[in-house]
Amino acid sequence: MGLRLGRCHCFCPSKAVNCYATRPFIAGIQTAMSTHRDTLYAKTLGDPGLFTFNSAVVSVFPDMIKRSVPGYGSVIAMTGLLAARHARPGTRIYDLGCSLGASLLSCAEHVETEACELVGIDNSDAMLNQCRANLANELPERKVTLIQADITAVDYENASVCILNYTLQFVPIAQRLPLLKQLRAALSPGDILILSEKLSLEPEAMNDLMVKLHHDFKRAQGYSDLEIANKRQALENVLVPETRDTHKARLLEAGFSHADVWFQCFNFASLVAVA
Ligand code: GEK
Repeated sequence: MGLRLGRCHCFCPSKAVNCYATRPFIAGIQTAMSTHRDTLYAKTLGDPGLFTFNSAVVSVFPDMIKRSVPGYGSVIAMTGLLAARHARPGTRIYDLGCSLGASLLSCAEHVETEACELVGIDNSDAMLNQCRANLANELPERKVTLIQADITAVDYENASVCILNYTLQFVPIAQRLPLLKQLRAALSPGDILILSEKLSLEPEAMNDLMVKLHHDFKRAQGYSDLEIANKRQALENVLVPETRDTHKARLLEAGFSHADVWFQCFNFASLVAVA
């Protein structure tokens, strides 16, 4: 498969094997990005406001996502493997909501994707500016197309791999099916969509357990109860999770032939859908 263990994908200075993100279950490990530790919600009392992807978030984003999303490092690393298996020469690999470029970098590590155009899309200019700098630093030899746009307003074409790692959850529910239909139309039979999301679970008791376990995970990563509560409030109605069955049914409705979960940790899962 041409797997190369190079630098970690999350822009911390560690090598992949030592990277905090690849060992997400080990509590208390100091991140190499300690100078950019996420303390955004540590002092906010009262109304923390709505969460937005602004420059303050960008400056702590690698630390924030690794300490908030259980399994993030594994999903990003395996995204490159999934992409390499399905990437077809002369086509595009789209990363929707590319943030700082972690999934693009994971794809670029695999020789099978070299004959493809890597395209990253994000509507946050702060995020995309830092992404551009990261990729220029990490992949100076490879052209990557970065587009600042709403992912629901892009014309997708000639794709073999589409990646939605923790991004669809921020798109209004009514726009999710039209977006997935567009992506399916840009793919050919056998191509894939990778969809990673925070899930809500059924029944309610199972959802409560997974939410508690997620909060345990965050506490083990050093977040205080106040930070957890404030972040939860800031994300209310901004990040809207759905069930695994809802995602699977929508993927089939969008025209994918089959879809299922390939990774899950607590209430965070990644699905692969085959066109
Ligand atoms: C990673 N995939 O590191 N159009 C474009 N971009 C959007 C939109 C939209 N409608 N909504 C949100 N975004 C990344 C992590 S983060 C997930 C993805 C998180 C962008 C937003 O600006 C942000 O960069 C990204 O989607 C979501 O694997 O922070 O939980």
